[in-house]
Amino acid sequence: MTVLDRFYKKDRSALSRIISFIENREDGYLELLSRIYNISSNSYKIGITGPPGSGKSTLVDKIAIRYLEKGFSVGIIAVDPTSPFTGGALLGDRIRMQDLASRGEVFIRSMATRGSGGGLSEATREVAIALESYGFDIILIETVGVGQVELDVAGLCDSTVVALVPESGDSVQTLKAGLMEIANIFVVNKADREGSGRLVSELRLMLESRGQKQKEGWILPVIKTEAINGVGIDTLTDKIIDHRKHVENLYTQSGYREKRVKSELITILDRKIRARVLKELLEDNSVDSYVKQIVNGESDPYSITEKLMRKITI
Ligand SMILES: Nc1nc2c(ncn2[C@@H]2O[C@H](COP(=O)(O)OP(=O)(O)OP(=O)(O)O)[C@@H](O)[C@H]2O)c(=O)[nH]1
Ligand SMILES: [Mg+2]
Repeated sequence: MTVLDRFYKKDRSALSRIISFIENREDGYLELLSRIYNISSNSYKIGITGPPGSGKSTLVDKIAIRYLEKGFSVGIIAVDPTSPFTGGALLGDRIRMQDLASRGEVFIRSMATRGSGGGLSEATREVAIALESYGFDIILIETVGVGQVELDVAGLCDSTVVALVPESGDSVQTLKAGLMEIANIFVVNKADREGSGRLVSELRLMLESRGQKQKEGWILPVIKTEAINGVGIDTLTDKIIDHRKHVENLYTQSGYREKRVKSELITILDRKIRARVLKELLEDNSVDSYVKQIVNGESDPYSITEKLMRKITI
């Protein structure tokens, strides 16, 4: 039996093998991706993002357990460059999770050691494709921060939860617009800390003042949680389920699926074209001589760019 056969028979080690194969860009990985890509997968992808230490891993664990208890299988991708996935997980939860894992319902993959920037979100997208194809009901993806990776990952998720903490209260005004745009649900975690009520009000006020309270007919909720003690997790999970219904409704509208697929296709194409063109243009280390010309005042980045652009044949 090939690895792919075993993968389709829900063999864990085959899944791990396939993910490594994709992550390491082994020969034939694109062909593999196109074979396992499944447009009609029923997986639901939930992104959990927010500043470092806001409790994302703890939230992911608790949400995963809720779904597992409801009988769903759960795949978890932790895109966490700073700390291994064990981050804030309660030992008890982790043991419980291991217990569930041994029954084959949960799978955790940390992307901690992967590259950065575009490479990381690309790898995340591809690993998500493997988990979808394998057939997980729910895929939870944890990302940290507010950079391009988070925006990209949010683009591939069906629901995005943005977790903030009272300590970040004074930064509400400066919240990156991008973070506001990707959120479908706001969580104010560490509700046991002072200032959480104020943060909730500030967030609500800001959403109203920016006219962003509602998006595609969905009212952006702000939910208080105390992830570490499991408080508010039921409300959060229910909200995610509500949002899923909302999204599924959108999918029935004509053109919605096409819009998502178009954006996915363009993202993939964009990466590939950029990588290929850059490789071709800079292949002969000519970049160093251009840099010298600029440094010596003989040229400038714009003239060099123009010159290089003329080399592109397509
Ligand atoms: N007081 C309090 N602490 C919490 C709560 N939720 C999580 N924590 C703690 O906050 C710390 C960070 O939690 P994590 O779940 O690792 O946070 P994270 O956002 O995944 O962190 P990074 O992945 O490192 O960005 C841990 O020590 C948790 O135990 C909460 O509701 N209240
Ligand atoms: Mg974490």
